[in-house]
Amino acid sequence: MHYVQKYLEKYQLIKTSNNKMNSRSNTNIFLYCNYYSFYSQKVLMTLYEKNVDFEPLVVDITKGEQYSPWFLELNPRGEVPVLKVRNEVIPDSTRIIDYLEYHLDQELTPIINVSRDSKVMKNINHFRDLLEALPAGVITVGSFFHPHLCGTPKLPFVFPVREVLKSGDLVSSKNLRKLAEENPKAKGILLYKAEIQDRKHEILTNEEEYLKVLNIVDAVLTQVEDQLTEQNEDCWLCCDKFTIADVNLSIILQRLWELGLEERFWTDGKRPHIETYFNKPPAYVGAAGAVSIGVVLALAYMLKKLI
Ligand SMILES: N[C@@H](CCC(=O)N[C@@H](CS)C(=O)NCC(=O)O)C(=O)O
Repeated sequence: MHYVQKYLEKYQLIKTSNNKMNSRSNTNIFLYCNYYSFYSQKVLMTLYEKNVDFEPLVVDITKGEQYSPWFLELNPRGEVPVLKVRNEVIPDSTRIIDYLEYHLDQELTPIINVSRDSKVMKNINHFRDLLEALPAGVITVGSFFHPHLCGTPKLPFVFPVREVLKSGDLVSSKNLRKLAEENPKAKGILLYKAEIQDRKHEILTNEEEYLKVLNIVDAVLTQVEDQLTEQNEDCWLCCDKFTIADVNLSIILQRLWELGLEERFWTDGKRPHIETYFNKPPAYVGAAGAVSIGVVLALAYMLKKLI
């Protein structure tokens, strides 16, 4: 049984948690995010896992709200997630997660600094970096240009979302250059982003280049499978605790599954330990519950927009 089904089954429970979350008005921790966004999902999962009292503020990236002047003031790159704690603004999922671990209340459940065993810590950092380096955006949008390389896509990456993202990619760098002219303060960074976008577009639309990216994913998942093979059944990727390496692994597996890439990478005996890991019931840990909240909120948000 896959993630989204499990989340939907728990919808009632999650709805309650969500309502409770929205009724918390005393927090001074805000996350500007979008529930579709890969990098927002990582931060959301970390926040739930660490039990941080925060309020999510949805930025509608499908309508370009990330490029509105108020948001560019917060993050001139025009990207979610962004964390705001009192007057401090922290962009970028990696920086946010480090901030949550090392600068927020030290009493919170650790997700990075979980062990005194140097081998465990080395593995956590290794898998964190390895998984973080995978280009989620290229993998995602490339799958829309080469559907024959993927299996069956699932929500939310079905029509019309995939068409919207695909056509968005075609005009993205042109729009960024226009925005750069309109926003002198963010001009340099937006022009730089446009150049990167052109390069990404070249890679993800070229089948040979896209296959190279999928081969990198394959090599990383081979390392993950080997690591899981060494772990006890009741352990996570690096130890008995759910760590940042697990956040990165769960979110990328979830994304690959949504894109229909599970057959290429792990099902039908290809990587049995990854398959078991992916199918772990979410009730086992708070973090999995957190993803479920994220996914259900994403679905609820999408439905609200469609209706
Ligand atoms: N390095 C950043 C990447 C953030 C990012 O690419 N966010 C995407 C959503 S997953 C975004 O906001 N895209 C909107 C855009 O670039 O226009 C991080 O780790 O937070």
